[in-house]
Amino acid sequence: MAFVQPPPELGNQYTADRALRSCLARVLPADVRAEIESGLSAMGELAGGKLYRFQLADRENEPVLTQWDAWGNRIDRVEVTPLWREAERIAAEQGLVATAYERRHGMYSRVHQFALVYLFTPSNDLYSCPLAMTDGAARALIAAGNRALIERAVPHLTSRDPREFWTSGQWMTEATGGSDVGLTETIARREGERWRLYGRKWFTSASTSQMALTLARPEGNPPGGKGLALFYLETRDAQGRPNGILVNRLKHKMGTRKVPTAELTLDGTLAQLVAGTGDGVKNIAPMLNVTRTWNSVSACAYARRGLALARDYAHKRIAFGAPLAEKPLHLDTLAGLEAEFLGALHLTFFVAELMGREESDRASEGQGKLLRALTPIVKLLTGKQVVQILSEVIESFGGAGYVEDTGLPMLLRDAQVLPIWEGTTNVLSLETLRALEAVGGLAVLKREIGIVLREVREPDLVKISAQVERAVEQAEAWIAKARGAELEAGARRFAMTLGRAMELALLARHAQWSLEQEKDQRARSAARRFAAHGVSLLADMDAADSRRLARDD
Ligand code: MFK
Repeated sequence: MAFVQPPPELGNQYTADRALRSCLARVLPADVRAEIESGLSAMGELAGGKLYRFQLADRENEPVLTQWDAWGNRIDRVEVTPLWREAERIAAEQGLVATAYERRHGMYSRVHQFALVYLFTPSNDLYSCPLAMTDGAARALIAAGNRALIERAVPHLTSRDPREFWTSGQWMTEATGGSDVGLTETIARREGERWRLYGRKWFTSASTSQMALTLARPEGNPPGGKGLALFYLETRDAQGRPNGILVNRLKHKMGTRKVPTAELTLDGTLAQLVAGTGDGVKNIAPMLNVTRTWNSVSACAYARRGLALARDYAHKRIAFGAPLAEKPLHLDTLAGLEAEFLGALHLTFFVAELMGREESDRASEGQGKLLRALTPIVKLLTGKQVVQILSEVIESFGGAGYVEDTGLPMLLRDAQVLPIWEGTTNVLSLETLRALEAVGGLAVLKREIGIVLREVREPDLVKISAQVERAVEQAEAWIAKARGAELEAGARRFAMTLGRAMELALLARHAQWSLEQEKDQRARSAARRFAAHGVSLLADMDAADSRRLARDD
């Protein structure tokens, strides 16, 4: 009988995840943790069990657009996959959005919510995309203070009843650019108290939502982001007919193939202003900050899923006389990936903590500024880390990682969207510069790193603290002198350096805590390994070299 390789398996994804449990044990008060633990464990069981098996069985299904019925009526019906239908029910019932708004655990509610999101995401075929936008829409409507729209939509967006639950789209991208949103061509025409929108939205994730927030330029407004207004619309009327929306086609994408991303034509779509006739980019920013945080949580979740499978497989796969888990080079490879994952995890949950504080009015002014500065940094850094980790995870399975019906290639393809949507790495690097300017420079970040490192006492961790401080000083010196093209060209290295410094500081603090409270060396090993990878990416680059290398002329 020919050899048959046992496949990798998953268990309860909460109980098996020592890193998440350890992080929550430090961050959450014991009573909060005790209250939420059974829910997290149930989600971990579902994600590693029934839902994971469902996901593998549902692998080849994709959303389908039917534009016409048999009699020639335009219907534009999008059928999502079976797993997505199930994920919608679970998301509502388990309060994947609601948890953040019910605030049963006050300032810890975001940490609770994002722990659920982290467990759910790798098994939901990116149903987390509409959930992220739904959360973002609720936040943006509340931030805008539009009472009528808050009363109309927020109860649906935050409902735990699948029959009442709505998801929201976030329609920003047009053919002119996903990044330079100020070039938006959609126009808004006033019609009495109402507005009608005309234009083409080029990349609308999750086109099946019941509502959307979108940008359009009221006729007569100036060009650029300030001349756009933020609009609320419902995708269908009370009779279920499309609200002047044509679904031109579904996008044929490299990954996220379960997400029904569509090109839409708005042809007289009825919409309402959310917050005045201008400042659309500014008014949608609260939504962006929420979806960027979901992006970071999803990056951690995908990395964790890949590593969980790779670790299990390493015990089962025998090569050259021993399981891979006993091979020094294989171990070394997985260890490096785990350290990067843990850096991402601690930074992401630190941002979740800050967000929860801010939303429950428990954040100091400094913490509010810190959140503004860190949101683009954590998104851009974790987006890069997850792709690197999953590329290695695929390789750690050898040829099996490259074969579709193992379910592994989908992980890497899906993860590749994380550095792209919600702002590419470069766009967010430039946003980091603007955010730092808005919060008065690096001081707020430097101060926080100082607070975090104050808790570190073990000699090897103190050495790591010094490495963090050197990297921040280097970043400070660089930003003090960089100007113009040099500043822009170095923005990514600068933002990544700050992110890595923050990740390592948080790893060192967690290591100290874990040594004392859990008598566990793993976090210390992670800090040491991450430190060995290096923090600062800053280097003097010659602009003439860059031009010669990047251009053909
Ligand atoms: C599972 C994972 C979940 C992910 C869900 C995925 C769903 C996918 C859906 C999408 O991909 S939707 C498309 C997402 N698109 C983007 O993220 C756009 C990327 N481009 C940018 O972020 C550009 O930098 C930007 C559009 C913001 C540039 O436009 P502008 O007009 O040049 O904006 P500007 O001048 O930087 O900012 C305008 C105002 O907004 C400023 O305020 P003031 O007018 O008072 O000066 C900014 O301070 C403010 N602002 C901008 N970004 C902000 C912000 N305020 C707070 N937070 C921010 N992030």
